[in-house]
Amino acid sequence: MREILHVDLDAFYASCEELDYPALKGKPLVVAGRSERSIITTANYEARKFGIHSAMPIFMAKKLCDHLIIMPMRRGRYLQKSQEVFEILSSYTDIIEKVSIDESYLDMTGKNLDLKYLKAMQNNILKKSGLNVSIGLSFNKFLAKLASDWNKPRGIKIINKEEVPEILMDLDIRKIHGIGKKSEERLRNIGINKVRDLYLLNEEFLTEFFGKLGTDLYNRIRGIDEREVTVHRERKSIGTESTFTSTDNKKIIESYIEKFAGELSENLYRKNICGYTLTIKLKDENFKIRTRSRTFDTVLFERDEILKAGLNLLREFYGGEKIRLVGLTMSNLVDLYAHQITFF
Ligand code: TTP
Ligand code: MG
Repeated sequence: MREILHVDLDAFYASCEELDYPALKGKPLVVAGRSERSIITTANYEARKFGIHSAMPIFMAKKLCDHLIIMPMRRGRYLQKSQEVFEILSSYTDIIEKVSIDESYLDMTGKNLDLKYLKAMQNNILKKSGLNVSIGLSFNKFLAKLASDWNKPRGIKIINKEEVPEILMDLDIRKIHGIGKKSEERLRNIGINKVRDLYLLNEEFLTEFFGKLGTDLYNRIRGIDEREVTVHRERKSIGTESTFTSTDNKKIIESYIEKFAGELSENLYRKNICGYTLTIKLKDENFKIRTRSRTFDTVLFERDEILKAGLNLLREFYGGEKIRLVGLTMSNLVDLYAHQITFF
């Protein structure tokens, strides 16, 4: 039997703010963009008691809680913490898959994990990163994810084979990963509210209703999910560089940055990604390489934004010496499409 863990950080962005500003602990807090019209990325558990949640507009949340603390988003910081937690998790196994900024699957098959082990793991992550996670353990990905969500925050839940399908019976269909808002509404319209109701529907019906996902759902609520934990080598960075005859002509060096900004932007668009960190690289006449990076709070992908950031880095960094290579690289890459859905 496989042992799959799903680890998900609790109120992630909000917890990072509490970590960096301890005075905020225990107070209702949300993280959002800077304008009044912006929406909430996440709320801490105190704010959730007021009914405040992700994707709610700020003005609405303020109506629910007049002393709500609103913190501006600091994506660079969250990415840093995300990476930190991922590294701690990587010390437990090499078979680890990062599925979003705050969740990972780990395949720990053969380790005979128990509650005590998971508690120690949770404490270790807290001690090392200052952040709380919830951990779900089961024999497949679907159930592990369900388990990590079972009793958040600081939740630990194990779902054994014998418990399926009984344990799922009373679960609301909203809790089923894969059933989106629209499907949820359509299901409720035909009187399907709980997993117990879903069991009554046969595979053909579900396929007609959901398309290809129907079969997956039919199987998953019955404890069947063969998806592997895939260790995907994420592309870490994307960029270009050029070697040329040594020069200290600022105009020429700047023209390379300009050219690279255009190429980089085009490349990012084509691959549907964007990035938070821009790095400039210079090699001098003695072949000495120096780099300087900056991580931004919002993603870069437009040519002009990259150009401006690149020229700024150059200005701060370049001392007028003769240069034979310039490079420009974007890292901390994220999916552009997912990003737009969430933030724009
Ligand atoms: P989630 O894991 O969905 O939420 P969470 O970690 O804040 O809270 P929970 O304890 O329930 O796990 O998302 C992780 C982070 O992703 C979240 O802290 C902020 C960000 N996010 C958005 O930016 N927009 C969104 O709509 C959602 C749902 C999350
Ligand atoms: Mg989370």
